[in-house]
Amino acid sequence: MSIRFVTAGESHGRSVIAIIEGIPAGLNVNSEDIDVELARRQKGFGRGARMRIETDYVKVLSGLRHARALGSPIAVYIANKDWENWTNVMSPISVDIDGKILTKPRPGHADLAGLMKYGVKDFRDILERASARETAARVAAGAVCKELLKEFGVRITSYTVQIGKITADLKNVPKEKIWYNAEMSYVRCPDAKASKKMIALIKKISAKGDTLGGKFVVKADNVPPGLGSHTQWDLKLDGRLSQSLMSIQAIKSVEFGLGAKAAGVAGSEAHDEIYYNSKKGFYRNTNRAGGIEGGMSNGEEIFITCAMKPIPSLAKPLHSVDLITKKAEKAEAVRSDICAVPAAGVVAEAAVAFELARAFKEKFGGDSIEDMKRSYEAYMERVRSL
Ligand code: EPS
Repeated sequence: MSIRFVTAGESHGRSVIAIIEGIPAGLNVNSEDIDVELARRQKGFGRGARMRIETDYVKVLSGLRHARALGSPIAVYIANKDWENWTNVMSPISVDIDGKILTKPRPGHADLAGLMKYGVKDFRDILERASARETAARVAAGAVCKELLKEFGVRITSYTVQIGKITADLKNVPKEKIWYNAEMSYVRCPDAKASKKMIALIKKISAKGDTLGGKFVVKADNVPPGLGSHTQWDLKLDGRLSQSLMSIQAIKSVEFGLGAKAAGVAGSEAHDEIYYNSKKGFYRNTNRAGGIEGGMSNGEEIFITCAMKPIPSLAKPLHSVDLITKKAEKAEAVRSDICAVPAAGVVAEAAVAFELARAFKEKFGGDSIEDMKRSYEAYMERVRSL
């Protein structure tokens, strides 16, 4: 069986949950390791008041015994502390909410499209599930996948490279300091100067009642060649990673390596020439492909850049129309974040971890982690002997 997961839960409901299937038996999984990832997702300058209410951690409901996977579905529960303040509005049983419904959809949010599609009158029915609160559950699922990948030496990290018009300059940041610097920065940006400017910009935009997007890098080291496949459209690893990443709330583009810039350069500047020596085997001196060729990992670092649009909940709302009166109105102003790019990087790590873990399981099989490792070792031995 492949690896798959689903999430459930509304932003202001009782909880968000994730169920992850296909994790091989015997894998060590500590719930604290999942909690570390949840805490990383909650940080970042630009988050709103909600993050001061929540302290996310998982209650493991099934699938683990003595910190080891059983091979059965792993179900995790993350409480919404804010639920206490929403028990009436979000009650699963019918209660009177004094006719308080949301009728002025926010441009850029799921409000209007969801309302048209599902035939509801109150777009809270849509926004509660469209909310990026759901990404807490994805990060929990991704954290379990990260534990699986760690067994094979795969490491997934991310960092912010742009917020609004401020871009990071990483030319002078040593490669080995990028991750550390990012984790130490309030905006998860490895360039300290740019970090300061980004924070100042978020403050400025917040004072104007506006919001910001940006870009982040997510990468995976030590990925073996041959994950994904060129043989069918839906098996291609870059396609699968893109689906997973584009499905993160507010993500607008996903680029591998050189990405869209490849469209503007000659072939000689777009590809990674192939070399060989007996020590390294086949190797490249560049990684313009971002670690994927022909829909398969090629053994180089997987390097992805994602762009996130500004959050559509503005304190100074945009033009909209009241769904009942049809009169011009300002969109609903609801509490929200100003900039969630730092958190989105952490969510993207989870998305990449899930897709890579799934591709690993497909390539190496194994109901138990020991079987999977044996198959991996045999394959790597063959690849190394080429
Ligand atoms: C979100 C709106 C805000 C964010 C939320 C996503 O929540 P609230 O409406 O309660 O202020 O803080 O993000 C989270 C709760 C989270 O855990 O990331 C939205 O509309 O997407």
